[in-house]
Amino acid sequence: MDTVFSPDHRLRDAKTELYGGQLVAPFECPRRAELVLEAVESAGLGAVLPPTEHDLASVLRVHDAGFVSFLATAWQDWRAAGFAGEAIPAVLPVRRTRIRPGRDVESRLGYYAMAAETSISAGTYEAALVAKDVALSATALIQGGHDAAFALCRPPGHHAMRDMFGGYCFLNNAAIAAQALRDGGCARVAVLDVDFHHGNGTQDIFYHRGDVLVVSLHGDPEDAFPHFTGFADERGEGPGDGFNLNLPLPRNTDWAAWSAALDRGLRRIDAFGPDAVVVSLGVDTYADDPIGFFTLGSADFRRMGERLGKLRRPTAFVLEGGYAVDVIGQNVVAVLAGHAGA
Ligand code: Q9C
Ligand code: ZN
Repeated sequence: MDTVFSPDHRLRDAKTELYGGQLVAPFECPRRAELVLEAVESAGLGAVLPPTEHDLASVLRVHDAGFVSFLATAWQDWRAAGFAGEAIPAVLPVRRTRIRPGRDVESRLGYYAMAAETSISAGTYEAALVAKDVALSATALIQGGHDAAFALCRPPGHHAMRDMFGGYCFLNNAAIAAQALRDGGCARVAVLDVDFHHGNGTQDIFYHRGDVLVVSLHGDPEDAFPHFTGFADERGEGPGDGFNLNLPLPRNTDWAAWSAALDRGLRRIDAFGPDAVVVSLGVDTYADDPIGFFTLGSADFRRMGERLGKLRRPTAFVLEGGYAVDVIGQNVVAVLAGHAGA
């Protein structure tokens, strides 16, 4: 399996994340991608290719134009306003307030945010643009006939909604890839999100559509980020009714329970009969992940890949979360090697 990678992911190197009432060093850091690359190379998984540049058209197929314009200048606007730290929203349009983007950068920051832990820093937008190029270039490989490809991208994307950033995500790489597959001639595309967290952004983007099936396994939102979505009764709306499947799981979920839910998701995908699959690949389901609460072991990731391989559908893997940095490389590569060997 070939990997698409760009060193420009390093442009996203925030210094602050709002966590437990403190500003801490972000869990989502450049070292993550470097270690995944090392593991890909030492496993001899396949070629490592640079991305090709794609314009904004593919982004605007799934994201709001005002949101993208906001992201493009947010850092410059924030600096021009005279602030010393990174851009973190402090005021949000909550219950009984008018929900509209104002003129001021603090207004637009709150309007376009779905959470406040994620700062916008110098280079964030540029890195997010490269991440979408990596995702689209991996997508092009499967469109060109490869069984599978790996988009080794960061920042991640699955929490990015049509017009909101948060959860370490800015542009929804997996959703952009899924839409590109649709636009490239696939009649049906499935997104399978195995990151520990609910893929709320992907759900939001495709919620009213029946041509893109979204399946997400994740920590029960009663106990886990993003807290307000990811419940089992969110099944899609209108033409999308029945095309969103949430599989929330409790604390300490192990491989036996997790893989039973995976099998449910895979049966749904099989019944849907997609022409291609996009896997939002987060490995924050690992037992020692600092922000997840599942108990998957390193050996389970290979089993995961093998089961995904049994779908026998062209598959683009898009990197999402995973914060046990020391083992992120081996865990990600285990999934990919399992898929290739299935
Ligand atoms: N108590 C991804 O994995 N905050 N994003 C967690 C835990 C945000 C995770 C706080 C987690 C976002 C792509
Ligand atoms: Zn996650």
